[in-house]
Amino acid sequence: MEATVPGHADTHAHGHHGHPPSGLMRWVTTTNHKDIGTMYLWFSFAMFLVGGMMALTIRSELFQPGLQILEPERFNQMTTLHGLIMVFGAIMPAFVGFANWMIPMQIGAADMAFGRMNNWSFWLLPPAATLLVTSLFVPGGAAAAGWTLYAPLSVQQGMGMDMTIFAVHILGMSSIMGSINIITTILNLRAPGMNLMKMPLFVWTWLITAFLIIAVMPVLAGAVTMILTDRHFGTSFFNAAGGGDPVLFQHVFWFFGHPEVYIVVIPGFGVVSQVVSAFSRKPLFGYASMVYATASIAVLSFFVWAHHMYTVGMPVGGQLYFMYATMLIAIPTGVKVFNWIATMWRGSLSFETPMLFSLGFIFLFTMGGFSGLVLAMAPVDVQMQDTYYVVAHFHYTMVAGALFSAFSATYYWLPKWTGHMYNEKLGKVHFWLSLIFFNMTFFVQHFLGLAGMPRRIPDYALQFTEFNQISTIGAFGFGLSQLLFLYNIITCIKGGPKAPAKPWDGAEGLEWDLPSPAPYHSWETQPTVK
Ligand code: CU1
Repeated sequence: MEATVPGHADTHAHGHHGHPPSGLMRWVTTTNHKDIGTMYLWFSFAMFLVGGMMALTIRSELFQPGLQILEPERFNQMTTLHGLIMVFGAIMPAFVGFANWMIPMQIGAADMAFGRMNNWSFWLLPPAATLLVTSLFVPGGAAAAGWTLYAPLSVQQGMGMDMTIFAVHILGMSSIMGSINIITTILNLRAPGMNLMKMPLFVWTWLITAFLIIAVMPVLAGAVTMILTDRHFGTSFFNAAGGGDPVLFQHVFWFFGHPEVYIVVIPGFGVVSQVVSAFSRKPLFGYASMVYATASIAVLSFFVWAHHMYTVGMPVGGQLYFMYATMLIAIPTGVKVFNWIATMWRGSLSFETPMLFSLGFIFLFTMGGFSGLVLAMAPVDVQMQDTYYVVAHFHYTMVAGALFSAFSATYYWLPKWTGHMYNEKLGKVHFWLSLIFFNMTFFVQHFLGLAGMPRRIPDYALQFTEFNQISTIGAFGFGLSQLLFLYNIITCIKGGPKAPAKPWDGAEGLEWDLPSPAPYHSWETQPTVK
């Protein structure tokens, strides 16, 4: 029997409003959370490849000392775009894609709260990405101030910087609207009986993340707008000659930037919590403490921003405050790692690809956390600021953190999305190659940084050669390994073996109990203009 929603009796696929659009128009006009989630995920993967090509260009230049393939200006444009594209084009859209697909199913809602805003949130992304990438081809090229767009350099550069500013504004609009949608969906559309402390961890972590996004994306928008008015409208926010202060930009940027690193990784905490529980065949250990730990991390993330700025000349009292505040975050993070391990303790463990990526996440993200503790110490950071040690540190949190948890989520939910199983053997090969090549790329960068190699410089002293060559070979290995992932996904979608309703034979979450028909077009469930 077909369920009818009161007031929406004429919402069948072939109702009185004509046929739903097909082909390209279906994707352009869709309001269905699964369609939109799918678009987010493919967009994210495309950006992952674009940002990855830029990373490989950077690593190619760094294979040897001296200048080989890039002018210094181009090199800096590559680091800028690689960072912006990976953060705003690849990782954030990937997790908004997972949110679209899974949050309605995990809370028992029919769809996201605002279907059309959801559509718009997605379709803002391709123009923003186009602006970023095509900024390479304008006179002067893309912004070369690094992804942090520090003033005064960003005030002085060519029009590629204006395109970057506009792109950041659009990306901010997209993620703010996405967050409004996620918060409204979670707070209003939960199935009866699902109170907040019964929600799956992925839902909880996204609820917290969405508040972070709404709090800090406007701060970034403000920062780049001030750059824009300094560039074109005669203000001097960051121009010392006009009475401004370039360090002010760093304060505003990092007030956004530090919470942003948690925006990138907190939904991954949710994924790992659910995957570890499913593959341990046990409920998550310490559910409530997990929620409170995540919320504590989010709150603390607003009070530590100047740990990125120990060397700007702040007073020792300021350094001490930001040092201890930063170290405080290790406590809720430790609670989470403890809970994941306690969940596995005496569980009935199995090690399929999603679990492998989650375990890789826990181990490597913890390493990134430890190098973060090292960098948090002001006297140590003075030595490490702007060296490859920092690059190594944040790639352990961004790649082994956010990216590995995104891989874990993809393999975990792929049978739910497609009705098919992926190739498990190939998935495991993808994991092990990714793990080995990731460490080959980034572990050696700790040594480079400790030895004093600066970041964002295309040339280096001879003694850094060997570690750089190891890193570059690792990066190409890592990049090529991702083609296995792409191949596995495509063959799964095109008809891998049929997936059982609960493929993981364990503590799968609520979403696995709900029927998951192929995405239908929900155009006609929306009010239409008469
Ligand atoms: Cu930070």
